[in-house]
Amino acid sequence: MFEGKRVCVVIPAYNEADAIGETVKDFLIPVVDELIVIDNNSTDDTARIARKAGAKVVHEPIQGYGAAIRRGLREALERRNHFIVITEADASFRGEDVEKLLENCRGRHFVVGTRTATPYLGEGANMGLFLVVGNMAVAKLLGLIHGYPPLTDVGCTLRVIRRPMLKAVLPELEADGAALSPEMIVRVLRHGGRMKEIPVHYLARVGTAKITTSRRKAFINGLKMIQVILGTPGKILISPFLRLFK
Ligand SMILES: Nc1nc2c(ncn2[C@@H]2O[C@H](COP(=O)(O)OP(=O)(O)OP(=O)(O)O)[C@@H](O)[C@H]2O)c(=O)[nH]1
Ligand SMILES: [Mg+2]
Repeated sequence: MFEGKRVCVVIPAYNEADAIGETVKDFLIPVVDELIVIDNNSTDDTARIARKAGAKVVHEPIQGYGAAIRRGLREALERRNHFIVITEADASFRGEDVEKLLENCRGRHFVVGTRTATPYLGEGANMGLFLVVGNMAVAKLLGLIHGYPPLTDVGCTLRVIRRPMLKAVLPELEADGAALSPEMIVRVLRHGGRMKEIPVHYLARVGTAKITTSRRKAFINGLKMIQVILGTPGKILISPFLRLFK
């Protein structure tokens, strides 16, 4: 509980047997009331290990980072949680940052982490110059268009949203993939939500990468994110480029 309100952590997981146990234990801090792992068709031991570590596990058949997170957000709302934290299953974020996120939620609807301007980048963290510049550039575009110019990262999974704002934006979230991350920020800002970005720890992941596996894939994800940020004009402008990369 934080300030008398329930806190839930949502973790999308796809074949994360190497990291999920450690991640669940790290995020099951006293302030957290429940932790839900969304097992996204894992073929390894992810679900069993997560359950054993203390998580509630649900299975989401639609494949993808966005699809898994959206399912987790629905589950969290059904169980009357007020603060909903999202993180990854790969031990790249730290449970100790949750309280900092919650404290920054005072007077705000949504607090999101940044991995680009952070003094807390761990050795070997997947945040080289290409990803820093890419995330910052797309974040500036989003911030300037939608009204939060300080934004410096669009792909940081670690974040917390309050129940009333989540109820408002969840029906509007559509991305099944990595674009869910900026889509959520765009929707909150369009609803007039008060948000803040704060630096969080970001460490080398345990296990193999699923999203940012190559620069090419990161670039395609970047284009999909720009599409979401620009809305309908974005669909018209970016679709031909995305077809080129198929
Ligand atoms: N890519 C991907 N990730 C999924 C899927 N379902 C759940 N996830 C989880 O979403 C989170 C993000 O995936 P990662 O592979 O860590 O992607 P990333 O953070 O861009 O890449 P790294 O820097 O290597 O960590 C992880 O917790 C995955 O287990 C899926 O279908 N595809
Ligand atoms: Mg990751």
